[in-house]
Amino acid sequence: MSIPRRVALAVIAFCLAPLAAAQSKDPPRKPVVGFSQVGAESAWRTAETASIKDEASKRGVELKFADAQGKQAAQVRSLRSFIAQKVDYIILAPIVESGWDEVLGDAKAAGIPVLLVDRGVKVKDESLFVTLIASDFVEEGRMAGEWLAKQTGGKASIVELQGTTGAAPAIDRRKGFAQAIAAHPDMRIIKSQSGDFSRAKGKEVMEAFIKSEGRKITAVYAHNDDMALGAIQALDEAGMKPGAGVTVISIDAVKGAFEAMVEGKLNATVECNPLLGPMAFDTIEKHRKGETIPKFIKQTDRLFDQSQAAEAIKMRQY
Ligand code: GYE
Repeated sequence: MSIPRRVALAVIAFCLAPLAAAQSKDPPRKPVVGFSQVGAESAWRTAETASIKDEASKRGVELKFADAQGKQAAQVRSLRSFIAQKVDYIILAPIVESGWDEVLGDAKAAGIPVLLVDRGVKVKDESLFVTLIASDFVEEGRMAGEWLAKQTGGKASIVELQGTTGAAPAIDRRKGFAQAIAAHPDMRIIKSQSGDFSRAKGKEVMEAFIKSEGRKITAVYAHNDDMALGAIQALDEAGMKPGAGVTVISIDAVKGAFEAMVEGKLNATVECNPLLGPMAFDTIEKHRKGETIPKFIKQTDRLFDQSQAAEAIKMRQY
């Protein structure tokens, strides 16, 4: 008895069905991500760049990297180029807080979600970015100020080395520190200027502070370690004993800061985590799955002083 042709075809189709289904269940395509970075002004930033690049390659994500060399105009250009290339996501480490409405609006119109890493922006419409993955810089500044108040018994003539003008960490670290010392009438900031988050500029500005204020200076507050290390060099050259005659505190907790603490030249540093790659790509994955993402993914920081430096330096990753 022969099987009718129609039945035979149905049986074959039934047997091949799982195969076809398996083929249609290809893993979803990996996203293409554009990353617009500020530059390479500090050890912190180099560590952040490495973290994002490493994590992308670990996950097989294609990363288009653009270094703006400290220029907002170059960052805007790179965002426009990412939009033109139709990337799936943009990661932006914005150099300053303002001036992003238009280009982020263009990214939104093109349907490209933007994640901010390490620094925030001030925009009219918060829906222009998915989230900000960063530390709380006001809190970091406050921690530095409170530590200095304790260390000096509430008496200090401070010079402040600010970060890049208009950058979120420069604005907020200044604010937090000022809040902390406000309770201490004998703590005063006698000079404050931007050292652009770089060691060379930190040294240059510190030399000018030393020239105008000389031995009146009893403490240095630097918005990052690189500037503090530059200031330490300037103090050394002026014979002003950083770490002893002059108390030096900064933010980031990069390896160079720990070395300077072990040497006794830097007194303390507040940690700021630059290893944001894993969190950034986890967030992209969640976003692709349609999960709700909080608007601020806060990194928690702590302070290290000389008493912890020798032990902690062994574990530092950056
Ligand atoms: O503290 C500094 C850098 O945006 C948090 O930028 C970052 C800051 C960091 O150049 O070293």
